[in-house]
Amino acid sequence: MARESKPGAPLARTRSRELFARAQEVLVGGVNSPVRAFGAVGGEPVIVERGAGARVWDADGNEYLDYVCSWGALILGHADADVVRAVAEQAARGTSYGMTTAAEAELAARIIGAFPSIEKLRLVSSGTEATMSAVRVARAATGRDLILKFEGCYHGHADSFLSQAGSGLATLGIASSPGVPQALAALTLNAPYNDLGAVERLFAEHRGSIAAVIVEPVAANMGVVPPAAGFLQSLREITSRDGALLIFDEVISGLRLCYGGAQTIYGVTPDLTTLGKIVGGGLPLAAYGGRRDLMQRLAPEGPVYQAGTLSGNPVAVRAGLVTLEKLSAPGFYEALDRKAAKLADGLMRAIAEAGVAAQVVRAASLLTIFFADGAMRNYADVKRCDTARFAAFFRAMLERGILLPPSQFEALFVSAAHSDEDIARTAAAAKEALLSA
Ligand code: KE4
Repeated sequence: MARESKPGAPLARTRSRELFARAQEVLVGGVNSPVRAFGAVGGEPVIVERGAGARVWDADGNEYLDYVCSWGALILGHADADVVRAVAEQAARGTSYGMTTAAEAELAARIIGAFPSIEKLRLVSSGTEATMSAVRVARAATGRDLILKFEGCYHGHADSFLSQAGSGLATLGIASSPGVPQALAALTLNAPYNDLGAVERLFAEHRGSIAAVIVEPVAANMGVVPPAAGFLQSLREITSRDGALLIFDEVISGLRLCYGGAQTIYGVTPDLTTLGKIVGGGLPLAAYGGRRDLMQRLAPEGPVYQAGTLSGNPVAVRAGLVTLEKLSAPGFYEALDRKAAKLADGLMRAIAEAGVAAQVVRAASLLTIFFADGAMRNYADVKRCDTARFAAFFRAMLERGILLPPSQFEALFVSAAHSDEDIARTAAAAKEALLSA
């Protein structure tokens, strides 16, 4: 039973409430990833029963226009017919073999075709696996222990990345996670995003000791914060000069900003790249890769160890292959970005008409509505946002059948399945929500 929400009317949530109560008995917080508990926005979490195109339906049949899109993975939208067919066909031939398949090499070749900096790669099952493995390769290749990341960036939940991180840690206000040994945490340096002075100072202080800089080339885990002019180019120069490696964490930006990711747009060649989300077409698949001389250090060619039972999973690989095939079609990104630009314009008009201290920052089909004025250049800037105002806006949009990411420190994802009417409806709902919230 599909039931489109009446603008502003309280949604029927009985069944969802029951299901979440059940989930809370057996799953920590009732969720398998913290942000899904809606802790930062209040109200009861949405319990999704199905998705199709740009929409999801909850357990009570309420329909939502979805801007979470599985946190960016579903650039084609939910249940894309070609992806579903490919997944079903593969599943009927077996879901996992624990042996190499031809399709894995085909997907790797496609990824290499999209990202010229990647000469060789390894498929894994999550972005976290990709980033933690890339850092291991960097430490092995340089013989150095320190890594430098940026406040507000999120690279998954491996121990080395959980200080001053974005995404769920920013959402929950967790500066650093218990359970990470101090000796390990001390090996991670943090600098403000877009602050080259801080980077230079850390390299001067730790000359010859930093294995790698890992960066979201367009930050999206503190909300969308693009790199300042020259920031990425300078990171390339500074790391090369010191003999450190540059890792682009393109788990969000890769295949999202364009077919070749941020490195193609900004013309900066990292030593290693990590990919996730879109590359698996919504199934558990991620990848890391880069210079051949670095990747060849991995077992079985070299001694750096990394492995995975479901790495290169055939079903996920098929979903990834179909997705990349569709993304490489001429005009795909131009059409997607046009829609995202329309959405951003509509949201900015709504903010102006409502007279609210808020702004929209967009990078291609990624965008964030920041509830603060002034430049959003780094984590300190975005933490000025009125998160209570964001939460009220989130709930007002939800009542209008628009599901935004439940955190000020995340990004909205526009998919190819969002229609012009969906975009117009979202902007209209935003105007009402801003006036009501
Ligand atoms: P996963 O382990 O969640 O597949 O990927 C970790 C990761 C690595 N790098 C970047 C740039 C990422 O954005 C992520 C994961 N993104 C978050 C959303 N901002 C995942 C959503 C969640 O944690 O529930």
